[in-house]
Amino acid sequence: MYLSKLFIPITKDLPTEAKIKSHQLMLRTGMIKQSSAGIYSWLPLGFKVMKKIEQIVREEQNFIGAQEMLMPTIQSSEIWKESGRYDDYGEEMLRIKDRQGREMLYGPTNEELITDIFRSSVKSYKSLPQLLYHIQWKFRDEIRPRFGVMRCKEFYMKDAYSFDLSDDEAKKSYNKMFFSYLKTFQRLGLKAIPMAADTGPIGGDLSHEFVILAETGESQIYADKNIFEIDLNNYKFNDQSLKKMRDDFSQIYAVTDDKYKEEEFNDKVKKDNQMKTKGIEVGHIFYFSDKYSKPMNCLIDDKDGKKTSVKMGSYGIGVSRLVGATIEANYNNDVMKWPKSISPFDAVIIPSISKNNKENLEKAEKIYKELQKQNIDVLLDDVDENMSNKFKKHDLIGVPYQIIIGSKSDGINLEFKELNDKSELLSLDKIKSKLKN
Ligand code: 5CA
Repeated sequence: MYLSKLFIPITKDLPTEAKIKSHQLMLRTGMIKQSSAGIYSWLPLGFKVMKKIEQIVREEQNFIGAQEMLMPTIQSSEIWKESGRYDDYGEEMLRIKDRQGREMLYGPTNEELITDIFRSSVKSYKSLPQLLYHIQWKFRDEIRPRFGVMRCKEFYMKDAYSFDLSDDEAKKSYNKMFFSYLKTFQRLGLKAIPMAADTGPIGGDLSHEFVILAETGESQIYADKNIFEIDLNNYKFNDQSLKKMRDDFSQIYAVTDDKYKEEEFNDKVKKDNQMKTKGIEVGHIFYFSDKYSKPMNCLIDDKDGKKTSVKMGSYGIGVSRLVGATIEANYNNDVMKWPKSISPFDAVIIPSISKNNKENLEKAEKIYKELQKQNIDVLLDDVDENMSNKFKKHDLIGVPYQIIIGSKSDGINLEFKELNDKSELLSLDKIKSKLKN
């Protein structure tokens, strides 16, 4: 993609309404545009990053055997009345009527809808376990939407649902998701801590929030630094090993505000290891057994032919929130560097150009074509602007690798630079293989 052709409405001014870095940066680099309070359009650059995050989430869900589907955004109120949440959910739920006067709502989550789908088709324990997920827009009429895509009214979420015969079996599904979440965040270049948490309006008695550390986060967290020492590579993808993984995590103190007790924290965690900090919740998983299946009569035949309520859990990842959260985790000293796995481009070519000198641009175009042939997604900065402004701009856009074509490049070697690092002179072949890796 040529930068001059990319729809990327960069603004020089710091947006006054944006209080945190990720929000400022997303507006400045034209990743998003607010359409009304807490509701955003995703412009090409932001959309590209979000789609990359979505794909990693999808791959890690598929890996544990979850099946993708798609439920609608608009739901009927009937099923929510059955579960009893129609009244409980309060003003956060956007309620609407269709032309026949039927009460509908814009889904804030999908426990009821998935239970309704499940009860009408699955009747026997033989079809269990099942793990289903979708990636779909949600709406919550948040009283105070803020921090851009972090807390908005309309947001993009991956929500998965597990169905099992017994509590014991259901815990195995829970552990698989737990593992999948940690792997997902690792691939996104994020250090996420699983924390024992309250269940809020979703319900149940077992729940973990996945939180990444950030000063601007809304969750207060208390944890033992040793939690970062657990290495996922030590566990295999089988029930026994995953149980061990979760046991290992549970041994280490990590809780959010609502579960925090000062005395317990001081007892269990050595002073030097105590982390009291803020974090951003990027995922939340729940086990709530028959909280929905019982009132909604979602019954299955067990091995003895006896009817029993199916045991369920639900598992959410804030896909759109993750775009902002990743920026918060990676922005430093006016430079934003995307993790390679989700960067909007693999590399950017920055030629020094002027009205009288088109030679560098021609050279850049050749390299651009070469890299494209190798399936490297590359941005070419063909804008006629001085190099110092270009560099400032690319520090914000955050593409991790730069190929600079200016005074330092000679006939054979090109200036190659990783953001926040020194540049080096490399042949195009070397650059290609670096980018391919
Ligand atoms: N039904 C459960 C699990 S599927 C559920 O809805 N859980 S949740 O309420 O915790 O949301 C899941 C994730 O969505 C959160 O961890 C967070 O990352 C994201 N999220 C929740 N509310 C918002 C919001 N207002 N704006 C942006 N992201 C949000």
